[in-house]
Amino acid sequence: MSRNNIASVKALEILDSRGNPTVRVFVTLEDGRRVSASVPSGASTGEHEAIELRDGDPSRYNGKGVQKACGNVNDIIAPELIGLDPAEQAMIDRLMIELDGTENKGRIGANAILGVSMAVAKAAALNQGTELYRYLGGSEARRIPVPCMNILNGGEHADNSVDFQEFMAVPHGAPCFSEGLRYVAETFHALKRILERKGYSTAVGDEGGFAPNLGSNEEAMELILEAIEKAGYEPGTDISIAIDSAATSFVVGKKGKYELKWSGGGVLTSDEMIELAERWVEKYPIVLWEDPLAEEDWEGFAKFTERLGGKIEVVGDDIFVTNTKFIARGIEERTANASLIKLNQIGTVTETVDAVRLCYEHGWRAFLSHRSGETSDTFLADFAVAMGCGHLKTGSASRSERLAKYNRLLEIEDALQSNALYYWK
Ligand code: 2PG
Ligand code: MG
Repeated sequence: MSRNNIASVKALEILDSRGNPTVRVFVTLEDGRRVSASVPSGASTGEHEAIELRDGDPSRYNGKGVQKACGNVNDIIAPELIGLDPAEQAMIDRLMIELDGTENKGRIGANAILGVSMAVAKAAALNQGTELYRYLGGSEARRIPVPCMNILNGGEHADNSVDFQEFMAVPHGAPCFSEGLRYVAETFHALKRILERKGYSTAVGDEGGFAPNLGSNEEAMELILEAIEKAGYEPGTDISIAIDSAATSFVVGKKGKYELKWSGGGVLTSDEMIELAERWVEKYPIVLWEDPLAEEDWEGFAKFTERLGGKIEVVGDDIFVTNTKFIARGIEERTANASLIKLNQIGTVTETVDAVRLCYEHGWRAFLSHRSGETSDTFLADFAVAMGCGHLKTGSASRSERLAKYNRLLEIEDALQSNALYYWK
């Protein structure tokens, strides 16, 4: 078979699900076949994330344009990649890291680099005539992740009175992915009917979950339990709950104080946040808690994990930012027992794979995640199956940029037929 190397690389400024500019990269092979990849963007970002390069020109998109990042793809990266075999993922990613030359990809931009990195992987899969999940994960890639569906939004993802950013329904009791997706989509619809009946808004937040103005954070839990039951499922057996507090977004001062500012719930210390979580874990069927504390509260995180890590999955997002340097420290200090994994926090496919592998080597779980600003790109779905990560979060049962990933997982499960695996742990 003739080798198809990279013939061209080109970036285009497109819009994401919040109407903000982002980067789409096209890679064309020598035989003329072309793939594209689009880069997501976060709102509750960790301080140490790789840099998303924005133009800063207030006359365009309030300074959020990405023409510089696109220019960097076209002018700096593209000339170096032409003629290379796209299967050389690690070499190409390293080349881009070296071209950038900074610790945080701030010169060329992680949005520029990741767009190329993902498009190169897609080009290699196409070249080899194989599906992306198989190209990245090999023939044993057949575990479809449990869809942790974010049905109620708060914090920085919504304009309401709920402090915690995400309340997810986790269908771990389902027999397969498609059934799991049905369980939680039905729960989403049941929740809508409950909210309507109670006179709450059924408008949705950035990730497609409902964003009502509730009396308290705990009311969110009660409503979700009611919705699970109304949909005909048993909480804790069929469907449990996962929470992402995104606590960095309501920390006050430098250390250990948290203001429940959206609900008006007052200021809590790190210890009080842990006590609140302990009460909730006692009372509700919670299986996973992400970012219960802020990114700089390593001590609080370790205490949280000591107290609750035997019962639930404790996930670090802002604190680890998909960076092996921080995950390694977390493993050493027993900060959590899982890491969130977001491709654009670190900026290349290779480094993301490294982060997942580091987790697995130390008995941690890897929780694959979209960003609150997304596109119709479905790379994440294939990547989750390739990594065998067992669970992912990619929003709710509304907003097509979220459903695109769930629908791609349905396709993969269908293609794998009875070879597909589905289990929580
Ligand atoms: C998170 C993410 C995704 P954002 O905090 O986990 O849900 O949000 O993309 O805004 O960082
Ligand atoms: Mg998070």
